[in-house]
Amino acid sequence: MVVVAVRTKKTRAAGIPSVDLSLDRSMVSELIVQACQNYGFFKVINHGVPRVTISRLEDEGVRFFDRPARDVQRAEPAGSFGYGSRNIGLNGDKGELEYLLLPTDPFSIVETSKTISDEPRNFSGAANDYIEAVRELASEVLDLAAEGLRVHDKYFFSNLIKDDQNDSVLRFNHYPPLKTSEPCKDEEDADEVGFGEHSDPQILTVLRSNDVAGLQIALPDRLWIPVPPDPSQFYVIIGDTLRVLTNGRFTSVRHRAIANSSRVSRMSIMYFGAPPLNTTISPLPELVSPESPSLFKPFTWGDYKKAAYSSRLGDCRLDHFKAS
Ligand code: GA4
Repeated sequence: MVVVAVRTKKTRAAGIPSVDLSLDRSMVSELIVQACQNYGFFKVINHGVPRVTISRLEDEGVRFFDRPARDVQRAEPAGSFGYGSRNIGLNGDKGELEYLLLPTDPFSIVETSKTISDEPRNFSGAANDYIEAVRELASEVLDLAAEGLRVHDKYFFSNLIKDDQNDSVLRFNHYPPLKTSEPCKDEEDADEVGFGEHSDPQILTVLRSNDVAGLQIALPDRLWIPVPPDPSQFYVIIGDTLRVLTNGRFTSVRHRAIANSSRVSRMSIMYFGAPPLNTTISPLPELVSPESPSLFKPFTWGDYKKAAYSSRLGDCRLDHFKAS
């Protein structure tokens, strides 16, 4: 079958919220709350992550996906981490990409690097510096969100991803150009999937990509907006866990990547901030009231992760955890 990727019919260009972290703190926290409520997604500028920290990891990622197939397949430590191609999760989801999924604790990064690079110290140095920098950025965003929501303990959210036992992961997605020449006759065939529609299960995701487009987010009315790539900035994606902690005040945005129809590869790097497995997730008491009763039953992050891995990518997993 010959296919080309086209934009899906139901898309429209619209402004993606942008938050400048160098502005007045109370204004920034207000903007973050607005963006998390209305979109579950925003761009962060003046983020404070050094350019060299970004470019070193980007270069390592490019080097990794350039390796011969037998070498990239070696990057497969125990468990669900490591290199993958086309298969997403455990239940038959497919996408036109290859990826590398890594734990974020420094010791595991050092160990894993031995199967990822011929110069493992370069890889582990770049990855550990990047993880530390984006965790700081994620923590700052969470503190600002907590301030904007008037949460009593403003460090409550950030402490979850800073905990020594946190379950955060780092992911590289590599979308090679589709090998196509002719346009296809049937437009339905043309919707090749890069990474299918889903919401992220974790607290929040910090994403950056190279200059190649592909990411789209869904608005509440299910119109899809293309996200313009911006290699020097980050995007924040609110995950299901923060949606529950905020009793649904924040939305966990559904997003997807269309297959890469450009001539060059698209590569994105995501940090998924997650709490320790045994953390109980339930709406914060200050966000629950007789007018706003709790929307969710309590569960642990471990329970939710298990539910995620036994579901299909596009499933609405939170439906199983709604209060009756
Ligand atoms: C989506 C967010 C992260 O990329 C991820 C993904 C995970 C995987 O690719 O292994 C999942 C997906 C993600 C959600 C549902 C389950 C699990 C694939 C899948 C079908 C690493 C994650 O934590 O959840």
